[in-house]
Amino acid sequence: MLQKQVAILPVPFDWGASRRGAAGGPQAVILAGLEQKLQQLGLNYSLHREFHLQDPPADRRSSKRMKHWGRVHDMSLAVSGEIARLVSCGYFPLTLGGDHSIAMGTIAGLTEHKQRLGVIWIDAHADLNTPRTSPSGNLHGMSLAAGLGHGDSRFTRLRGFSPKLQPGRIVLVGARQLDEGEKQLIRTLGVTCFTMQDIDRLGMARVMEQTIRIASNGSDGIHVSFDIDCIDPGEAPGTGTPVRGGLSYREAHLAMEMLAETGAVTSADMVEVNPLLDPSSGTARLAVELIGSLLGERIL
Ligand code: 6HN
Ligand code: MN
Ligand code: MN
Ligand code: MN
Repeated sequence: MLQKQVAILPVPFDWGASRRGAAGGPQAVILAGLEQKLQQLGLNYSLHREFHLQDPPADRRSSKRMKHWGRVHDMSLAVSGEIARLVSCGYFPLTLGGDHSIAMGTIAGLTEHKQRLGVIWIDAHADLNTPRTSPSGNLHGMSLAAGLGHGDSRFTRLRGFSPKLQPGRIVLVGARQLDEGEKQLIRTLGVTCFTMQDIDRLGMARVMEQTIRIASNGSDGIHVSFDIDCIDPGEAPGTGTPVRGGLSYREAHLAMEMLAETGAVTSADMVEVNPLLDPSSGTARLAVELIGSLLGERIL
């Protein structure tokens, strides 16, 4: 069971994506019962309600290859500062997105204290684009690349250092929609990528055993960045970039349960829950259940 106190950091931000709505993700996940779940598990936690993002209406810093980069930059700085502070106080930061660009902030804050951080990126996508390779210009598709030192220096050098991550400790799980530049970067950097095909062939249990071994090798913590679009859209429709052929309910839970058993996970993001796209809020409830499994909920 998790010893540390969980600090829930809601980041209601969606300027990194082309569809609005993920900014409502934190509130949807909280309303779906996140606090009750943590209480049930007997965990100590605090909810950072006071964390606000300023959203200046006149921020026009944007370009075709990096849409709304001004807003994403300011959010990343604010989030990274808060995450760095939480880590130095010994918390387990649980960041609720928001679109996946918020991970630029979490990674920058975490790696200020953990220089050998393992990252498990559970996602239909790789988020390994750069402004050069991105087909959309959306920064949520560039967050992992930025952590690895690839992309615009305003993002790769957040908090003044780059690269923040080592490719040998990064594992992607659930990928099924990769852009050409991302495929190249995976190969040239030697990042491990377990695609949906690998999961079909090996099974989730073997994939997660290998994932955990790679991400924890010589690392000083494991960060789980969970993009809800990793799950099949039939199960999790409330997300902005759904892709067919995703993880089943049980595959996703097994991954979280196995991660919990390691006791090595030190932080997590839950991102891309978009309540506008799922009025039934089943997607937010699923996010709560998955967080429960990651934090140690057991069937028996
Ligand atoms: N996400 N690869 C596509 C892009 O626009 O770069 C999709 C990115 C999706 C990002 O889901 O976090
Ligand atoms: Mn700025
Ligand atoms: Mn993502
Ligand atoms: Mn995704």
